Amino acid sequence: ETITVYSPYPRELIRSLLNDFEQTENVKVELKQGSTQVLLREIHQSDEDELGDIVVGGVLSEMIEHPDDFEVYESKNQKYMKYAKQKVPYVSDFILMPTTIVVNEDLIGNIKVRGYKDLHADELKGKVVYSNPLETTTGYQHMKAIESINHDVDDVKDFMSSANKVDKSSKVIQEVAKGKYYAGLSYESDAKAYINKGYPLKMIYPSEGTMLNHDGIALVKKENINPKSKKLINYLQSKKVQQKIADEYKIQSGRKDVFNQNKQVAAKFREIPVIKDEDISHLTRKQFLELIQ
Ligand code: BGP
Repeated sequence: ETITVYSPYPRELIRSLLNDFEQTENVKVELKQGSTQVLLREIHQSDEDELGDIVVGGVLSEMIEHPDDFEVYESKNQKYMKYAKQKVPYVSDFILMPTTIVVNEDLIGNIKVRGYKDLHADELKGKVVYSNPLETTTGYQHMKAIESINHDVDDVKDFMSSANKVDKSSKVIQEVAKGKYYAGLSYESDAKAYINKGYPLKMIYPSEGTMLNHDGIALVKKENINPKSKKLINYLQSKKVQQKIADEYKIQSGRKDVFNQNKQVAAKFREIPVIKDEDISHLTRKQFLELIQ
């Protein structure tokens, strides 16, 4: 018996959670990785017999263009989540993920980078990289963060015309780590994974406002839904798994009753200058993407 999970997360993060589930449930979990929109497109275009089962990760409440590809589902754990009510009925909440700037410390020298504005410095011309907002959660969320500063899409256009676009979020972190670019628009888990590997990187929560991603989980609509797929959603939202995510990966849990045991980590999270909901553009993803073209 096999279930297939689509995920845009770094392998190290998602695979270990799935491995634990495989053991407890005695089921094999196959993993398909890619940028959020690439995976959603694959699901939309798949024939019934090739369809996988669950998407884990990505800001699915906004990234999903075809809600009909997914099953309306509310797990028994949803009530314990920080946002007890699902934003859309086909997405369950998972974890909260800040989008961050990363800089290569060996290259950045004296150039101060605290937020998005600093990336416009003359010395950084051609040295900043970001991932395609049409294909990735990360690129899209950063562009929304930039818009939220002055509520002006021209700021997004200015940024895009002076920075370098790549097709995948994982390339952003790779290329800043290896020194092809001085700075990039990334997200916490990817940045931390590379910092842990020893690359000379620093992670910066944009001072003008940091976008906190509400990462989701969605159940693929198909004729025969494996009951283990629903079990996996409940499992990923369970207190045990969420506590492990908080403690081992120092990620902000999506649950109300899970806190980072490490006081320093918890204090750091409270200091992140998170953009307030009311400052985020209320346009749909489609409208927003049209405006920034
Ligand atoms: C982060 C999201 C994660 C995941 C990751 C990679 O910004 O919070 O949920 O989506 O990006 O996805 P992508 O490659 O689509 O940017």
